[in-house]
Amino acid sequence: MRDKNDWSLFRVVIPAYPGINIYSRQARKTTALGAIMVATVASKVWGWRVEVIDENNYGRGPKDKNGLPDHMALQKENPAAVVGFYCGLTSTIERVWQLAKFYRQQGVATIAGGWHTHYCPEETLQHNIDVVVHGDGEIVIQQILNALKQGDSWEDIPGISFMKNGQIKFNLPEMLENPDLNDLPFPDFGLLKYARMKIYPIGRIRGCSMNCEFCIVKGKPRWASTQHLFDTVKWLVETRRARHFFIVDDRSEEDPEEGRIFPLELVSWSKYDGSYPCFKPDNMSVRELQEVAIKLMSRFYNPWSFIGIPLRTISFPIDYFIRGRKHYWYREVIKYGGHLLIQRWRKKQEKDKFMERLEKY
Ligand code: B12
Ligand code: SF4
Repeated sequence: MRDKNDWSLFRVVIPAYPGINIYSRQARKTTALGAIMVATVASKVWGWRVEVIDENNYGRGPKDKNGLPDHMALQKENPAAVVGFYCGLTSTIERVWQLAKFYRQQGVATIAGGWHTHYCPEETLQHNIDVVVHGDGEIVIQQILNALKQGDSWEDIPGISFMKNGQIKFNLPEMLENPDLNDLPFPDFGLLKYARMKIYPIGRIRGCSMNCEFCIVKGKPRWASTQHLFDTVKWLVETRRARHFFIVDDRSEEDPEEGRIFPLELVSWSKYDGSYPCFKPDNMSVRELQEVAIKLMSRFYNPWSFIGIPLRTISFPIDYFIRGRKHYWYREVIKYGGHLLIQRWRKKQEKDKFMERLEKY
Protein backbone atom coordinates (compact mmCIF):
# COMPACT_ATOMS: atom_id res chain seq x y z
CA MET A 1 0.00 0.00 0.00
CA ARG A 2 1.22 3.50 -0.80
CA ASP A 3 2.27 5.84 1.98
CA LYS A 4 -0.42 8.42 2.73
CA ASN A 5 2.21 11.14 2.47
CA ASP A 6 2.50 10.44 -1.26
CA TRP A 7 -1.01 11.72 -1.68
CA SER A 8 -1.26 15.20 -3.19
CA LEU A 9 -2.76 18.07 -1.27
CA PHE A 10 -5.70 20.07 -2.60
CA ARG A 11 -6.06 23.30 -0.61
CA VAL A 12 -9.29 25.24 -0.88
CA VAL A 13 -8.94 28.91 0.04
CA ILE A 14 -11.76 31.23 1.08
CA PRO A 15 -10.29 34.69 0.45
CA ALA A 16 -10.22 37.47 3.03
CA TYR A 17 -12.78 40.28 2.92
CA PRO A 18 -11.13 43.50 1.75
CA GLY A 19 -11.79 45.23 5.06
CA ILE A 20 -13.65 45.02 8.30
CA ASN A 21 -17.41 44.93 7.70
CA ILE A 22 -20.57 43.97 9.54
CA TYR A 23 -19.97 40.29 8.77
CA SER A 24 -16.38 40.19 10.02
CA ARG A 25 -17.22 39.12 13.56
CA GLN A 26 -19.65 36.40 12.43
CA ALA A 27 -17.18 35.27 9.77
CA ARG A 28 -14.71 34.38 12.52
CA LYS A 29 -17.18 31.74 13.74
CA THR A 30 -18.44 30.32 10.45
CA THR A 31 -17.34 29.59 6.90
CA ALA A 32 -18.51 29.37 3.26
CA LEU A 33 -20.63 26.28 2.62
CA GLY A 34 -19.77 26.09 -1.12
CA ALA A 35 -16.05 25.75 -0.44
CA ILE A 36 -16.66 23.10 2.20
CA MET A 37 -18.91 21.09 -0.13
CA VAL A 38 -16.30 21.10 -2.89
CA ALA A 39 -13.60 20.11 -0.39
CA THR A 40 -15.80 17.33 1.06
CA VAL A 41 -16.33 15.73 -2.32
CA ALA A 42 -12.65 16.19 -3.27
CA SER A 43 -11.58 14.46 -0.06
CA LYS A 44 -13.32 11.32 -1.29
CA VAL A 45 -11.14 11.12 -4.41
CA TRP A 46 -8.45 8.48 -4.03
CA GLY A 47 -4.95 9.96 -3.90
CA TRP A 48 -5.94 13.40 -2.62
CA ARG A 49 -5.73 14.96 0.81
CA VAL A 50 -7.78 18.09 1.27
CA GLU A 51 -7.71 21.09 3.58
CA VAL A 52 -9.65 24.35 3.67
CA ILE A 53 -8.16 27.68 4.73
CA ASP A 54 -10.77 30.29 5.49
CA GLU A 55 -8.94 33.61 5.63
CA ASN A 56 -11.85 35.19 7.49
CA ASN A 57 -11.85 32.48 10.15
CA TYR A 58 -8.21 31.78 10.81
CA GLY A 59 -6.97 31.75 14.37
CA ARG A 60 -3.83 29.85 15.18
CA GLY A 61 -2.08 29.36 11.82
CA PRO A 62 1.02 31.18 10.51
CA LYS A 63 0.32 34.82 9.60
CA ASP A 64 2.06 37.45 7.48
CA LYS A 65 2.78 41.04 8.51
CA ASN A 66 -0.77 42.11 7.61
CA GLY A 67 -2.27 39.51 9.92
CA LEU A 68 -3.49 37.40 6.98
CA PRO A 69 -2.63 33.72 6.52
CA ASP A 70 0.99 33.30 5.44
CA HIS A 71 0.68 31.11 2.37
CA MET A 72 4.43 30.79 1.99
CA ALA A 73 4.56 29.24 5.47
CA LEU A 74 1.54 27.08 4.68
CA GLN A 75 3.31 25.81 1.57
CA LYS A 76 6.45 25.00 3.57
CA GLU A 77 4.41 23.24 6.23
CA ASN A 78 2.28 21.26 3.81
CA PRO A 79 2.82 21.92 0.09
CA ALA A 80 -0.34 21.96 -1.98
CA ALA A 81 -0.26 20.60 -5.53
CA VAL A 82 -3.56 22.26 -6.42
CA VAL A 83 -5.32 25.25 -4.90
CA GLY A 84 -9.00 26.03 -5.37
CA PHE A 85 -10.42 29.48 -4.70
CA TYR A 86 -13.92 30.25 -3.49
CA CYS A 87 -14.99 33.19 -5.67
CA GLY A 88 -18.57 33.71 -4.56
CA LEU A 89 -18.05 37.32 -3.51
CA THR A 90 -16.75 39.94 -5.94
CA SER A 91 -15.46 41.99 -3.01
CA THR A 92 -12.81 39.34 -2.35
CA ILE A 93 -11.61 38.81 -5.92
CA GLU A 94 -8.52 41.01 -5.73
CA ARG A 95 -7.28 38.86 -2.86
CA VAL A 96 -7.84 35.77 -5.06
CA TRP A 97 -5.73 37.29 -7.81
CA GLN A 98 -2.97 38.11 -5.35
CA LEU A 99 -2.93 34.55 -4.02
CA ALA A 100 -3.25 32.98 -7.48
CA LYS A 101 -0.12 34.90 -8.55
CA PHE A 102 1.78 33.55 -5.56
CA TYR A 103 0.66 29.95 -6.13
CA ARG A 104 1.35 30.11 -9.87
CA GLN A 105 4.93 31.21 -9.05
CA GLN A 106 5.18 28.15 -6.80
CA GLY A 107 4.16 25.89 -9.70
CA VAL A 108 0.80 25.05 -8.12
CA ALA A 109 -2.29 24.45 -10.31
CA THR A 110 -5.11 26.91 -9.61
CA ILE A 111 -8.89 26.44 -9.87
CA ALA A 112 -11.60 29.04 -9.30
CA GLY A 113 -15.32 28.51 -8.71
CA GLY A 114 -18.30 30.54 -7.52
CA TRP A 115 -20.69 33.13 -8.93
CA HIS A 116 -18.12 35.83 -9.72
CA THR A 117 -15.90 33.60 -11.83
CA HIS A 118 -18.90 31.99 -13.45
CA TYR A 119 -19.80 35.35 -14.99
CA CYS A 120 -16.21 36.54 -15.58
CA PRO A 121 -14.20 33.53 -16.80
CA GLU A 122 -12.00 35.58 -19.14
CA GLU A 123 -10.99 38.05 -16.46
CA THR A 124 -10.33 35.19 -14.05
CA LEU A 125 -8.16 33.21 -16.48
CA GLN A 126 -6.08 36.32 -17.07
CA HIS A 127 -5.21 36.38 -13.37
CA ASN A 128 -3.16 33.21 -12.93
CA ILE A 129 -6.10 30.82 -12.74
CA ASP A 130 -5.79 27.62 -14.78
CA VAL A 131 -9.42 26.54 -14.79
CA VAL A 132 -12.77 28.15 -14.01
CA VAL A 133 -15.64 26.00 -12.81
CA HIS A 134 -19.14 27.13 -13.76
CA GLY A 135 -22.02 26.25 -11.45
CA ASP A 136 -22.04 23.55 -8.78
CA GLY A 137 -18.54 22.27 -8.16
CA GLU A 138 -19.18 18.90 -6.51
CA ILE A 139 -19.21 16.66 -9.58
CA VAL A 140 -16.68 18.47 -11.70
CA ILE A 141 -13.99 18.78 -9.01
CA GLN A 142 -13.50 15.02 -8.99
CA GLN A 143 -12.99 15.00 -12.74
CA ILE A 144 -10.51 17.90 -12.56
CA LEU A 145 -8.44 16.32 -9.78
CA ASN A 146 -8.34 12.97 -11.57
CA ALA A 147 -7.31 14.68 -14.81
CA LEU A 148 -4.56 16.60 -13.02
CA LYS A 149 -3.23 13.45 -11.35
CA GLN A 150 -3.20 11.43 -14.54
CA GLY A 151 -2.01 14.30 -16.72
CA ASP A 152 -5.16 14.00 -18.87
CA SER A 153 -6.54 16.86 -20.91
CA TRP A 154 -9.47 18.95 -19.69
CA GLU A 155 -11.11 18.92 -23.10
CA ASP A 156 -13.82 16.48 -22.05
CA ILE A 157 -14.69 17.96 -18.67
CA PRO A 158 -18.04 19.71 -18.92
CA GLY A 159 -18.86 23.13 -17.42
CA ILE A 160 -15.34 24.56 -17.22
CA SER A 161 -13.32 27.30 -18.94
CA PHE A 162 -9.58 27.26 -19.52
CA MET A 163 -6.97 28.70 -21.86
CA LYS A 164 -5.68 26.74 -24.82
CA ASN A 165 -3.08 28.15 -27.18
CA GLY A 166 -3.84 31.64 -25.92
CA GLN A 167 -7.56 31.21 -26.58
CA ILE A 168 -10.29 30.81 -23.99
CA LYS A 169 -12.03 27.47 -24.24
CA PHE A 170 -15.48 26.99 -22.77
CA ASN A 171 -16.79 23.45 -22.37
CA LEU A 172 -20.53 23.08 -22.59
CA PRO A 173 -22.21 23.05 -19.18
CA GLU A 174 -23.49 19.51 -19.08
CA MET A 175 -23.49 19.44 -15.28
CA LEU A 176 -23.87 23.04 -14.18
CA GLU A 177 -26.42 21.98 -11.61
CA ASN A 178 -26.26 18.86 -9.48
CA PRO A 179 -29.16 16.64 -10.58
CA ASP A 180 -30.21 15.50 -7.09
CA LEU A 181 -29.15 17.44 -4.02
CA ASN A 182 -30.13 14.48 -1.80
CA ASP A 183 -27.11 12.69 -3.26
CA LEU A 184 -24.69 15.20 -1.81
CA PRO A 185 -22.58 14.14 1.14
CA PHE A 186 -22.83 15.91 4.49
CA PRO A 187 -20.44 18.89 4.64
CA ASP A 188 -17.18 17.90 6.33
CA PHE A 189 -16.16 20.87 8.45
CA GLY A 190 -13.27 18.79 9.83
CA LEU A 191 -11.32 19.77 6.70
CA LEU A 192 -11.21 23.37 7.87
CA LYS A 193 -7.78 24.16 9.28
CA TYR A 194 -6.92 26.73 11.95
CA ALA A 195 -10.55 27.77 12.24
CA ARG A 196 -13.06 27.96 15.05
CA MET A 197 -16.48 26.74 14.05
CA LYS A 198 -19.45 27.94 16.04
CA ILE A 199 -22.10 28.56 13.41
CA TYR A 200 -22.52 25.79 10.87
CA PRO A 201 -23.77 26.86 7.43
CA ILE A 202 -26.15 24.31 5.94
CA GLY A 203 -28.37 24.44 2.88
CA ARG A 204 -31.20 22.66 1.14
CA ILE A 205 -32.28 24.81 -1.80
CA ARG A 206 -30.24 26.14 -4.71
CA GLY A 207 -31.18 28.32 -7.68
CA CYS A 208 -34.03 30.78 -7.97
CA SER A 209 -37.00 31.11 -10.30
CA MET A 210 -37.50 34.86 -9.84
CA ASN A 211 -34.83 36.01 -12.27
CA CYS A 212 -34.46 39.54 -10.86
CA GLU A 213 -32.33 41.37 -13.36
CA PHE A 214 -29.89 42.84 -10.84
CA CYS A 215 -29.23 39.49 -9.17
CA ILE A 216 -26.40 37.09 -9.89
CA VAL A 217 -28.25 34.00 -8.63
CA LYS A 218 -29.68 32.08 -11.56
CA GLY A 219 -30.50 28.48 -12.33
CA LYS A 220 -33.45 26.16 -12.00
CA PRO A 221 -34.59 25.89 -8.39
CA ARG A 222 -33.79 22.48 -6.91
CA TRP A 223 -33.78 21.16 -3.43
CA ALA A 224 -32.85 18.32 -1.16
CA SER A 225 -35.60 16.91 1.07
CA THR A 226 -36.18 18.40 4.50
CA GLN A 227 -35.17 14.97 5.79
CA HIS A 228 -31.74 15.43 4.20
CA LEU A 229 -31.36 18.75 5.98
CA PHE A 230 -32.41 17.25 9.30
CA ASP A 231 -30.02 14.35 8.78
CA THR A 232 -27.24 16.85 8.12
CA VAL A 233 -28.06 18.68 11.34
CA LYS A 234 -28.22 15.42 13.29
CA TRP A 235 -24.87 14.28 11.90
CA LEU A 236 -23.22 17.60 12.74
CA VAL A 237 -24.64 17.50 16.25
CA GLU A 238 -23.43 13.95 16.74
CA THR A 239 -20.00 14.25 15.16
CA ARG A 240 -19.04 17.84 15.95
CA ARG A 241 -21.34 18.78 18.79
CA ALA A 242 -22.68 21.52 16.54
CA ARG A 243 -25.22 23.75 18.24
CA HIS A 244 -25.83 26.72 15.96
CA PHE A 245 -26.79 26.60 12.31
CA PHE A 246 -27.21 29.13 9.54
CA ILE A 247 -29.39 28.15 6.59
CA VAL A 248 -27.90 29.74 3.51
CA ASP A 249 -30.92 29.18 1.23
CA ASP A 250 -32.03 32.22 -0.72
CA ARG A 251 -35.68 31.35 -1.17
CA SER A 252 -37.19 28.56 0.85
CA GLU A 253 -40.51 29.23 -0.93
CA GLU A 254 -39.09 27.52 -4.02
CA ASP A 255 -40.04 24.15 -2.53
CA PRO A 256 -43.85 24.21 -2.33
CA GLU A 257 -44.16 20.57 -1.27
CA GLU A 258 -42.20 20.40 1.96
CA GLY A 259 -43.17 23.80 3.26
CA ARG A 260 -41.13 26.64 4.59
CA ILE A 261 -38.34 26.19 7.04
CA PHE A 262 -39.42 28.01 10.10
CA PRO A 263 -37.38 28.73 13.18
CA LEU A 264 -34.44 26.38 12.74
CA GLU A 265 -32.45 29.37 11.56
CA LEU A 266 -32.98 31.13 14.86
CA VAL A 267 -32.88 28.27 17.31
CA SER A 268 -29.77 26.75 18.73
CA TRP A 269 -30.03 23.01 18.26
CA SER A 270 -29.28 22.37 21.94
CA LYS A 271 -32.64 23.95 22.75
CA TYR A 272 -34.50 21.77 20.25
CA ASP A 273 -36.26 18.84 21.85
CA GLY A 274 -38.63 17.88 19.05
CA SER A 275 -41.68 19.33 20.81
CA TYR A 276 -42.29 22.03 18.25
CA PRO A 277 -42.05 21.93 14.48
CA CYS A 278 -39.12 23.33 12.59
CA PHE A 279 -41.03 23.28 9.34
CA LYS A 280 -44.41 24.86 8.85
CA PRO A 281 -46.71 22.02 7.78
CA ASP A 282 -49.70 22.95 5.65
CA ASN A 283 -52.14 21.83 8.34
CA MET A 284 -50.70 24.12 10.99
CA SER A 285 -52.73 27.16 11.95
CA VAL A 286 -51.19 30.61 12.25
CA ARG A 287 -51.99 30.56 15.96
CA GLU A 288 -50.13 27.31 16.45
CA LEU A 289 -47.22 28.75 14.54
CA GLN A 290 -47.25 31.79 16.77
CA GLU A 291 -47.17 29.52 19.82
CA VAL A 292 -43.84 28.18 18.57
CA ALA A 293 -42.15 31.52 19.24
CA ILE A 294 -43.57 31.59 22.77
CA LYS A 295 -42.33 28.05 23.42
CA LEU A 296 -38.89 29.05 22.29
CA MET A 297 -38.71 32.09 24.51
CA SER A 298 -40.03 30.06 27.44
CA ARG A 299 -36.81 28.06 27.40
CA PHE A 300 -35.02 31.09 28.75
CA TYR A 301 -37.76 33.09 30.45
CA ASN A 302 -39.21 30.49 32.78
CA PRO A 303 -41.10 30.50 36.11
CA TRP A 304 -38.37 28.49 37.89
CA SER A 305 -36.18 31.56 38.03
CA PHE A 306 -38.47 32.75 40.81
CA ILE A 307 -36.75 30.21 43.10
CA GLY A 308 -33.35 31.28 41.76
CA ILE A 309 -33.79 34.93 42.80
CA PRO A 310 -33.52 34.45 46.60
CA LEU A 311 -30.88 31.71 46.20
CA ARG A 312 -28.66 33.89 44.05
CA THR A 313 -29.18 36.89 46.31
CA ILE A 314 -27.79 34.88 49.23
CA SER A 315 -24.89 33.33 47.31
CA PHE A 316 -23.92 36.57 45.53
CA PRO A 317 -21.84 38.20 48.36
CA ILE A 318 -20.07 34.90 49.09
CA ASP A 319 -19.23 34.25 45.45
CA TYR A 320 -18.33 37.81 44.53
CA PHE A 321 -16.41 39.07 47.57
CA ILE A 322 -15.04 35.85 49.10
CA ARG A 323 -14.51 33.53 46.14
CA GLY A 324 -13.82 36.38 43.70
CA ARG A 325 -16.10 34.97 41.00
CA LYS A 326 -18.26 36.81 38.54
CA HIS A 327 -21.86 36.32 39.44
CA TYR A 328 -24.76 37.25 37.17
CA TRP A 329 -27.43 37.15 39.85
CA TYR A 330 -29.60 39.65 37.99
CA ARG A 331 -30.13 37.09 35.17
CA GLU A 332 -32.70 35.32 37.33
CA VAL A 333 -34.60 38.59 37.70
CA ILE A 334 -34.52 39.10 33.93
CA LYS A 335 -35.63 35.52 33.32
CA TYR A 336 -38.54 35.78 35.70
CA GLY A 337 -39.51 39.26 34.48
CA GLY A 338 -39.47 37.93 30.91
CA HIS A 339 -41.67 35.03 31.95
CA LEU A 340 -44.27 37.44 33.40
CA LEU A 341 -44.24 39.48 30.20
CA ILE A 342 -44.69 36.36 28.05
CA GLN A 343 -47.69 35.33 30.12
CA ARG A 344 -49.26 38.75 29.58
CA TRP A 345 -48.54 38.54 25.87
CA ARG A 346 -50.08 35.07 25.66
CA LYS A 347 -53.28 36.23 27.40
CA LYS A 348 -53.53 39.18 25.05
CA GLN A 349 -53.13 36.90 22.07
CA GLU A 350 -55.82 34.52 23.28
CA LYS A 351 -58.32 37.37 23.16
CA ASP A 352 -57.10 38.57 19.80
CA LYS A 353 -59.37 37.41 16.96
CA PHE A 354 -57.12 38.73 14.22
CA MET A 355 -55.43 35.34 13.77
CA GLU A 356 -58.71 33.60 12.90
CA ARG A 357 -59.60 36.40 10.51
CA LEU A 358 -56.18 36.04 8.89
CA GLU A 359 -56.65 32.29 8.61
CA LYS A 360 -60.01 32.70 6.78
CA TYR A 361 -58.58 35.33 4.54
C1 B12 B 1 -24.93 32.70 2.65
C2 B12 B 1 -24.59 33.97 1.90
C3 B12 B 1 -23.86 34.94 2.59
C4 B12 B 1 -23.31 34.70 3.99
C5 B12 B 1 -22.05 33.84 3.92
C6 B12 B 1 -21.16 34.16 2.76
C7 B12 B 1 -20.29 33.01 2.37
N1 B12 B 1 -19.11 33.29 1.97
O1 B12 B 1 -20.69 31.88 2.42
C8 B12 B 1 -23.08 36.16 4.49
C9 B12 B 1 -24.31 36.59 5.26
C10 B12 B 1 -21.85 36.39 5.34
C11 B12 B 1 -23.03 36.91 3.18
C12 B12 B 1 -22.52 38.18 3.09
C13 B12 B 1 -22.49 38.93 1.91
N2 B12 B 1 -23.01 38.56 0.72
CO1 B12 B 1 -23.79 36.82 0.41
N3 B12 B 1 -24.73 35.27 -0.07
C14 B12 B 1 -25.00 34.18 0.56
C15 B12 B 1 -25.87 33.27 -0.33
C16 B12 B 1 -27.33 33.55 0.01
C17 B12 B 1 -25.63 31.77 -0.28
C18 B12 B 1 -24.18 31.33 -0.51
C19 B12 B 1 -24.11 29.83 -0.32
O2 B12 B 1 -23.64 29.34 0.69
N4 B12 B 1 -24.63 29.07 -1.31
C20 B12 B 1 -24.66 27.59 -1.26
C21 B12 B 1 -23.34 27.01 -1.78
C22 B12 B 1 -23.38 25.49 -1.70
O3 B12 B 1 -23.20 27.41 -3.12
P1 B12 B 1 -22.00 28.33 -3.66
O4 B12 B 1 -21.43 29.18 -2.59
O5 B12 B 1 -22.43 29.00 -4.90
O6 B12 B 1 -20.88 27.23 -4.02
C23 B12 B 1 -21.02 26.32 -5.11
C24 B12 B 1 -20.49 26.82 -6.46
O7 B12 B 1 -20.45 28.22 -6.58
C25 B12 B 1 -19.14 26.19 -6.63
N5 B12 B 1 -17.98 26.76 -5.99
C26 B12 B 1 -17.87 27.74 -5.07
N6 B12 B 1 -16.58 27.91 -4.70
C27 B12 B 1 -15.84 27.02 -5.38
C28 B12 B 1 -14.47 26.78 -5.40
C29 B12 B 1 -13.97 25.79 -6.23
C30 B12 B 1 -12.52 25.51 -6.24
C31 B12 B 1 -14.84 25.05 -7.09
C32 B12 B 1 -14.33 24.01 -7.98
C33 B12 B 1 -16.22 25.32 -7.08
C34 B12 B 1 -16.72 26.29 -6.22
O8 B12 B 1 -19.37 24.92 -6.03
C35 B12 B 1 -20.14 25.13 -4.82
C36 B12 B 1 -20.87 23.89 -4.48
O9 B12 B 1 -21.76 23.52 -5.51
C37 B12 B 1 -25.50 33.82 -1.75
C38 B12 B 1 -26.55 33.63 -2.81
C39 B12 B 1 -26.40 32.27 -3.45
N7 B12 B 1 -27.48 31.63 -3.62
O10 B12 B 1 -25.31 31.81 -3.78
C40 B12 B 1 -25.23 35.29 -1.43
C41 B12 B 1 -24.21 36.03 -2.27
C42 B12 B 1 -22.99 35.17 -2.47
N8 B12 B 1 -23.86 37.17 -1.42
C43 B12 B 1 -23.69 38.27 -2.08
C44 B12 B 1 -23.32 39.51 -1.49
C45 B12 B 1 -23.35 40.71 -2.41
C46 B12 B 1 -22.95 39.60 -0.16
C47 B12 B 1 -22.45 40.85 0.56
C48 B12 B 1 -21.41 41.65 -0.23
C49 B12 B 1 -23.69 41.67 0.91
C50 B12 B 1 -23.39 43.06 1.45
N9 B12 B 1 -23.64 44.07 0.64
O11 B12 B 1 -22.95 43.18 2.56
C51 B12 B 1 -21.85 40.25 1.86
C52 B12 B 1 -20.32 40.05 1.80
C53 B12 B 1 -19.61 40.92 2.71
C54 B12 B 1 -18.19 41.17 2.25
N10 B12 B 1 -17.36 41.42 3.16
O12 B12 B 1 -17.84 41.13 1.11
C55 B12 B 1 -23.90 38.07 -3.55
C56 B12 B 1 -22.56 38.00 -4.27
C57 B12 B 1 -22.56 38.78 -5.53
C58 B12 B 1 -21.17 39.11 -5.90
N11 B12 B 1 -20.89 39.08 -7.19
O13 B12 B 1 -20.35 39.41 -5.09
C59 B12 B 1 -24.72 36.73 -3.58
C60 B12 B 1 -24.51 35.87 -4.83
C61 B12 B 1 -26.21 37.14 -3.43
C62 B12 B 1 -26.83 37.81 -4.62
N12 B12 B 1 -28.09 37.56 -4.79
O14 B12 B 1 -26.32 38.54 -5.38
N13 B12 B 1 -23.56 36.20 2.16
S1 SF4 C 1 -32.19 35.26 -5.13
FE1 SF4 C 1 -33.57 36.94 -4.53
S2 SF4 C 1 -32.82 38.75 -5.64
FE2 SF4 C 1 -31.88 36.92 -6.60
S3 SF4 C 1 -33.24 36.38 -8.32
FE3 SF4 C 1 -33.93 35.20 -6.54
S4 SF4 C 1 -35.52 36.50 -5.57
FE4 SF4 C 1 -34.37 37.82 -6.98
